[in-house]
Amino acid sequence: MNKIFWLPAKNNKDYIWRYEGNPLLRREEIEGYQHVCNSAFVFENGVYHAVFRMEDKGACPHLMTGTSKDGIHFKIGKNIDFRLKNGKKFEYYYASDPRYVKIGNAYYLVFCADKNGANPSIYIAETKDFNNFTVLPTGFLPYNRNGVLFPEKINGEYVMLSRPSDEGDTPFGDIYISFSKDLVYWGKHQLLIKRFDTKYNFWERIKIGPGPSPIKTKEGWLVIYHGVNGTCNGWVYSLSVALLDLKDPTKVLYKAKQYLLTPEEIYERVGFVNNVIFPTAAITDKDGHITIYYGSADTYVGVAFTTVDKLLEFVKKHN
Ligand code: BMA
Repeated sequence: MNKIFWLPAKNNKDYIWRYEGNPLLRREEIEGYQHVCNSAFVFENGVYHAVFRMEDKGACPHLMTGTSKDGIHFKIGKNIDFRLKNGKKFEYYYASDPRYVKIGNAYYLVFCADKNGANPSIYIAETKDFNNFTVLPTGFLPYNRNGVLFPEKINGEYVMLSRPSDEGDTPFGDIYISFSKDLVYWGKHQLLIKRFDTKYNFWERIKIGPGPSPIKTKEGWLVIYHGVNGTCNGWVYSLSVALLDLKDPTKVLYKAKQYLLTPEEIYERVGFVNNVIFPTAAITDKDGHITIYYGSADTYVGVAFTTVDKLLEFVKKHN
């Protein structure tokens, strides 16, 4: 099957709609692991390749491969043995929240890893076969999570979105943009999207962070991102969109004032961390279909569908 897994809406008015078979991977199905959530997905030659964020019963997040023919049923592979360019093992304390991106003919996995329990940073690993991963030297200072690469160079440079953080669960956060000529040395860092900028968009009052790799459209780069609200019962992670200028992605053209998807289903509201929708992958096709994979309550993987046209309409209407 070379078509992506995507289903049409039952109600034409919807901007986004969930897969009725959610959640895809239930922790009960995976022996020895308690959670599988924020994960990376790509679709290449009729096969879905995934990198799952798994948590073992020591509650330590690490990354495992997986494959699927239909984008729904995944065979879990192995714990990734990340290597450095010199062949030595890439040592880390935990690794989490991976995102896949294809740039030219190369595949990269961008993920957060922590070397000693207090230094989360962004790492980039290259893979040719979705099994062996070579980690590049990180060009980011510690205290940053949620690195997301654009799927092509812009004006001759790689472009990264990220969310500078602290060493723990981070009660703040905005989206920054950075540039690099070689994926190692990063610079020209600047604030791109500020949380709670209108004092009206409470849904993203505490922090925001980039989700999947931005999607190229005729009207600009669609950025699907997560935003966090604070409540008496803790934080609530929702999803929404912004649109960046195609040639100059430091320009934000539109940003939605309201969320597009918020925890409503039981598998989003109840889990290891309640009320979390954490988007990490968007699979697209030439017809403008979009299938979003998201971590759900830090416990499951959920899927939602939309289209390029729907997201453009939403972001403009709610700007
Ligand atoms: C964020 C990240 C995510 C997680 C979310 C909700 O800060 O660490 O991995 O899904 O918190 O717990």
